Amino acid sequence: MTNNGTSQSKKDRVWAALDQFRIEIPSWGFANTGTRFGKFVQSAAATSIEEKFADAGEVNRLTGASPTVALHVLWDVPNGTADVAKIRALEKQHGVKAGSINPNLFQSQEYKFGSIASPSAEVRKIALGHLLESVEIGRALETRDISIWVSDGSNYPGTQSISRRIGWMEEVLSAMHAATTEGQRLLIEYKPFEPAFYHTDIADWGMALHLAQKVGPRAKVLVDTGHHYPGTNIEQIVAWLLHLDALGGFHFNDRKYADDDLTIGSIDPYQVFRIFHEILSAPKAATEGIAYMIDQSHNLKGKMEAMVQSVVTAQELYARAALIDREALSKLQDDCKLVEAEEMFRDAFWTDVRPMVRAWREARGIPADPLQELRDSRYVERISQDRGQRNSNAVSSYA
Ligand code: RM4
Ligand code: MN
Ligand code: MN
Repeated sequence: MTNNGTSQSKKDRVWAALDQFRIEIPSWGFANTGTRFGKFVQSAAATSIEEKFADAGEVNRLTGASPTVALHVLWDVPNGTADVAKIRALEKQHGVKAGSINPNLFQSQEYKFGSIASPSAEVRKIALGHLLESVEIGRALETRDISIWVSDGSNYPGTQSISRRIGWMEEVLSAMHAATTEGQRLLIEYKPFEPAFYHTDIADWGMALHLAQKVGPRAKVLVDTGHHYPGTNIEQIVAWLLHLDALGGFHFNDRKYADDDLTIGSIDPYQVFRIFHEILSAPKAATEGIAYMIDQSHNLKGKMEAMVQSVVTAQELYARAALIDREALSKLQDDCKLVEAEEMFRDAFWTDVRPMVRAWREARGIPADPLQELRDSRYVERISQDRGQRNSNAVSSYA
């Protein structure tokens, strides 16, 4: 095959990958956030569900790749199913749909010593009630995933029973699973530390996997890329979860030190590429249900700009991973042609796919340069004006 032929097939691979790649954006990525030290409000930040939907709709208009928005129940659906009609109307108005439903088991005062792993049966009951309500909300909005992250844990050795808390979590999550119906899934997210600093009840993928397998077939594991110790081989975890048919989805973000919630690929794009490679290497049936989601918190960068960057970066890294000729790579691996295999892998990573992605966007009627289009549209200036006054008075919360 000529050079032309090769680049033609590269183009086909990239376009096919982009045609089916979608990534969910989080409502909280548009809201004012901060560190535990200081919070700097942004005049363009969204403070209501209406504004979050407007922003998400704009990101989807610019990228064509983010048709759903993740909702946090406490921040976005505070009245439970009574809010469903309003959200339905916002979906229509802004052309984006509600995506994963995120119960909030970490902000109410009763969860001081845990939620689903609390030693208090009373508190566990409250937590289960919230989870059941989240299942209801998901069903009413016809979304698939209820995505659970719990902050449960303890700060000092001996202060809690690590082992008894396992049983309590099993009980609550089993009861929640029993309430799900066909088409719903329960995603269990793990995180090694923070806010708990001695033990976290669902600290790693082994614990999340156990809970998922224990509670039922609709439960899967959610991998948040920021929730690992430095140096962890995340793509290996992904390969194992795929093998076990237990990979529910991702929360993408990047980090340098802890759960930094930085823009995807901003510190280590090679990590994301390697994850996508494992996914694209797996049988299609095993990967079809994977929920790709962004879970980021943009403290200083503009929320809209950061979200567009995130979607675009995810597309670019997915496209780069799609470049690998996996059949040829397998052959090199089997023959233990180490350098040739590595070079093939590296070559895909180092390919600048941006011109191909641009051409794909043009062909699909999507702005060729979403970030530039955002600037040209002056959307951020408009919302800054509309929201500035309110934001300057805002006592910012996580949401
Ligand atoms: C956690 C975790 C959850 C997210 C919260 C806000 O660290 O990543 O997914 O919902 O933060
Ligand atoms: Mn997360
Ligand atoms: Mn996190």
